Amino acid sequence: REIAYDPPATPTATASLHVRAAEVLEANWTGGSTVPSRNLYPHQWSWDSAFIAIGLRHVSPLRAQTELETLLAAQWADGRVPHIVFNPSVPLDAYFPSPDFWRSSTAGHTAGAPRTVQTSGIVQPPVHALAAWLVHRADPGLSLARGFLARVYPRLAAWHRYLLHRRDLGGGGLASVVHPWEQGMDNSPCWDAPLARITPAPPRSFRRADLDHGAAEDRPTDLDYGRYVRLAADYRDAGYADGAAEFAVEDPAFNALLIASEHALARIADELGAPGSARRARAERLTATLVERLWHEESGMFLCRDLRGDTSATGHGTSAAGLVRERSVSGLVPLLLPGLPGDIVAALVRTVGGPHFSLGDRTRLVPSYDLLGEAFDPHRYWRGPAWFNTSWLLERGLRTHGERERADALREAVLDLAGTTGFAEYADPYTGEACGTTGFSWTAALALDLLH
Ligand code: 9YW
Repeated sequence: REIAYDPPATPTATASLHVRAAEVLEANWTGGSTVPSRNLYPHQWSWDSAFIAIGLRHVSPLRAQTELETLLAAQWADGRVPHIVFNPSVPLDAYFPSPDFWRSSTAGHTAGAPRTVQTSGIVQPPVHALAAWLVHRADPGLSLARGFLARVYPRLAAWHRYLLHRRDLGGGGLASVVHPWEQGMDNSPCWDAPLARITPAPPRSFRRADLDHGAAEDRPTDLDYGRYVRLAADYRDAGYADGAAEFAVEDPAFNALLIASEHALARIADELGAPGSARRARAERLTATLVERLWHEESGMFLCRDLRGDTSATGHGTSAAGLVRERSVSGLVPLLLPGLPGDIVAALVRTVGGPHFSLGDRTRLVPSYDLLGEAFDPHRYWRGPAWFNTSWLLERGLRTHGERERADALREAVLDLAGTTGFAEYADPYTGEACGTTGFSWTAALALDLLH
């Protein structure tokens, strides 16, 4: 029999999910930042840290601020924020490519790589200003007391400047990625055509560490890896100078996240007493440019533009216009943008629920790639499985545009599957079966965010 001063008998399901998610973040915290996964990814990753901070703010606003500040402390003088900040106490062979491959402090000297930390030389999607704004909002008092926004603002502004100037390789106003790892969806079928032109590095010239911890059939192939290594080595050997890249792609998610972050930077500027109106106007202009350059009416979604594509070829992969005819979840992420024209919002919502992604019908989380695509594989990394960060982005997008029922269903699915898979890295889009590693930080962080 219960007595009046007993604590509640059993914690509710949501309370326990909160506790479990916070435990994952605690276990992956290293003192200044959070690793994506203890065994598979033992360093700090750029866009992971942004997603992690978004969730961590509900547990510890101080740790969330520190997460972003640790990353930004490794920024290069040219403004780039590196995709990995290496932990010097982790053995070199724990992850490939390791610091001795990137050689940031020597090869990156001209581009202004920091001397005190070792980093990679490529970047990842700019989710950071968005994260910084959300982290600030979680505890404005603490943020003000620590001067958080005032310290991160100039770094975030320099980061966006780098992307919008040095990385405008197409000359049309959007930022390009020069390596598939930069966009974050490593082996997406969108890269098959632009990567096919790259001569792979010889298989014996490097040793993959990912296969020690992940199932080979879930990971990118050796041939893909050979090409990743070649591109990264060429970039390094050119001193990480931008412009001559053999691989240059304008990607919808990368640019949409830049625009969302530019909106956030406008708010940060307002908060600091430096009006954000010019940034807001720029974000609106960039939204129009994104539509102009990457929207594909017939597909009902955004596509990647391959800047090095053979514009006379019309074979599978790259169209004459340079748009890559592959449907990836990347092309749905611009739904996040508040200033998107209504007809495009409506078309994207139709596409998400239509046969290629089938959300709410055959899938509960958004698959990373076209269910009907030739390259679809429900278990292989970014070639079909559902990832929690992209579902979180889509949930935000649906909610932004008033699609409440669809957003609620997606939120439920993220919370349910994050819990049942043990915070998996990704999941089979049909069955929800866990794939990759478990105890994955951004899965825990974004579930936490949706609980609030
Ligand atoms: C790798 C850390 C990173 C993510 C990427 C994801 C994967 C690294 O892991 O890349 O070795 O494959 O593709 O988006 O940031 O979680």
